[in-house]
Amino acid sequence: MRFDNRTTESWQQADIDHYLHPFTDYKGLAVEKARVMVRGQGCHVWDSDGNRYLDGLAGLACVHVGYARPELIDAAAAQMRELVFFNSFFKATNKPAVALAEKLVEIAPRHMRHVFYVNSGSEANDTAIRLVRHYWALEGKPEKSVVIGREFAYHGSTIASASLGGMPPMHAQAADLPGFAHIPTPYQFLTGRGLSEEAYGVLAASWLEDKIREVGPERVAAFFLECVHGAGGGKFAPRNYFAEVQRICSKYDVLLVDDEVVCGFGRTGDWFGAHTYGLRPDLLCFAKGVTSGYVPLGGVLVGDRIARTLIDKGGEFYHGFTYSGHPTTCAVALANLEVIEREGLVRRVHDDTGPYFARMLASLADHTLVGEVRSVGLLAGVELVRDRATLEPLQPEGLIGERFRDLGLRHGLITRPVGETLLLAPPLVITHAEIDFMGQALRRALDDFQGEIEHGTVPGIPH
Ligand code: PXG
Repeated sequence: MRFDNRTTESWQQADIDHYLHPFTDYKGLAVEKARVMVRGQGCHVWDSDGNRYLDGLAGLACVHVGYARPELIDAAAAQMRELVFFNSFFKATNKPAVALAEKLVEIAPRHMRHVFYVNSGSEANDTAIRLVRHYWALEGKPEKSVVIGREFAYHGSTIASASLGGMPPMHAQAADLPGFAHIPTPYQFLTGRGLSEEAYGVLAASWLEDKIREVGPERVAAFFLECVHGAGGGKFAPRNYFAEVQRICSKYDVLLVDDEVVCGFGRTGDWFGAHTYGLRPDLLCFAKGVTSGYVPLGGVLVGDRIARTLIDKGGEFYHGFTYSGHPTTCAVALANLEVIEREGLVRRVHDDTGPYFARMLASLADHTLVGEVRSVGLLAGVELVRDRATLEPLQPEGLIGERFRDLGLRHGLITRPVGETLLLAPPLVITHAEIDFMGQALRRALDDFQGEIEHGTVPGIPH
């Protein structure tokens, strides 16, 4: 292989010298050094020292069909030979972009029949923000421009998508544009103890109504939500929350935007979280699983209400990217969706691996450090606590969960701690045996963690 002529240390040094990683503390990385990942096959990845890991995070919740699938690789090569790229700007189109649009419309909620292509989830959310404001301007209500998001939401890293998201440290780094408002997210484990799920769902939805009334319904353009928070730490809303927020959006004529960058393409056991939770969004943002991460592609599915206005009123939408509708990425997406369909992965997650995964998680719930497990399909959040009997949090909050990542790796499993919540989102092709392995690795890592906490030997944490 082209990259085989250097030692791990040499790659790590060059990495520190020249590569600024995303979401990384550079000073810390220079000391700890990055693991050099070299290969993937199925649900496993290997580092440059030959260690094999089961990927409990599917890359970054994107490698739905697993690594090294020839169908996707061949589709990319074939399209590159035929027509690697052409733009869609000046009255030109291309076959893969059109065929993918047809396919997406086939699997999308029924009232969504148009798609706008971008390259990432961040761009999908930026595009959705521009679309809702453009829609209201075309409808003669340009003052309807405020967009409401939720605390803990992650919608991306561009200035607009970060301003929409609910991550205060991101806002603090010059990503806090005017025109956005935020409401708390349902997080019953912390803020709804003692309430029934139903009552908490109604309460959490009322926060949206309060905010719309505070801002003024005549100024609110849209409400954005993820069905399940991904990067915000596997947080789930009560089932009735979705019907309630839908009702509130209709009542005040506020558009509903569903960010399915993590939930889309089978992750929840249906094609989209909108199906699982009975949502009828005006716009649906996607990325990640549409190509299983083989090449970057995202987009926005546009519901009939917005599409009709865009098309009937006309006028140029001054928005787009060089690679919107890139023939090669669209060809890979089509091959990916073909694999998902041929192997019945959505149904398999719904009927088989999702429930099996939930049982594996439930088997961990007796562990002292596990405060709660929750999941849908192959997406889970596991709350780590000091003691499940009292639900006392781990100390110091926000720091200690990181240690769990290393303990998982020691047992051959990639996990993603978000504060003290573990996020798990394995490839959709995961087998029962691999889920069993995950369960064993998680229990071993939890036991190690408990030992370190009891003995005050958690690295980097003073006792
Ligand atoms: N929306 C959601 C719901 C996401 O999870 C994005 C938008 C942005 O997508 P792009 O393709 O622009 O990255 C995401 C991305 C994490 C993590 O720490 C998760 C994401 C991105 C970075 C880190 O788990 N998800």
